[in-house]
Amino acid sequence: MVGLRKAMFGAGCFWGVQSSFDGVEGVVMTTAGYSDGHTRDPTYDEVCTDSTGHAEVVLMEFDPALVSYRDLLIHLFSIHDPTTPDRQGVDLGSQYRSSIMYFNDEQKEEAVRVISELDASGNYSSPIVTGVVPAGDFYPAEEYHQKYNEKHGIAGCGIQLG
Ligand code: MHO
Repeated sequence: MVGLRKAMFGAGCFWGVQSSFDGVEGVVMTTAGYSDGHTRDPTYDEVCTDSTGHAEVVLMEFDPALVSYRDLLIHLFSIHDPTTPDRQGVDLGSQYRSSIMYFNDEQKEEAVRVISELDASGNYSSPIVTGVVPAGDFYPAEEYHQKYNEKHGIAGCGIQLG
């Protein structure tokens, strides 16, 4: 047991991102929240105005004996479109930007490596715009946003199940 590590990612509406990472073996805790902005303790309504600078993100703890940071990155790219600046599907605004908030140089290097591999893969018709930035302040989102999909029986970002 080498201890838990942290990872933080933005990939659009955090409802779907959180429920997706909750399904990854080795991810032991997730929190939906706001990061990489310029105001303190932002509310969802404030973040929605696209004026606080925050991204909707998911902060997680993972067990590196069960899942590698690289695997988390691959998962991240499999669940969103990293080529649309300040947008994810129908959701428009800088709060929906694609971003990797790294906690150390190793994470930063892995993120840059995976992005260049994917850019070179020919799988995307436009360049990847995912930001790679140091992890800064994280503000947990309001309780009603935590595990939102599980509470409401939806998948993705607001897709009704069954
Ligand atoms: N399209 C969704 C986004 C929610 S998300 C938590 C909505 O407008 O409700 O940003």
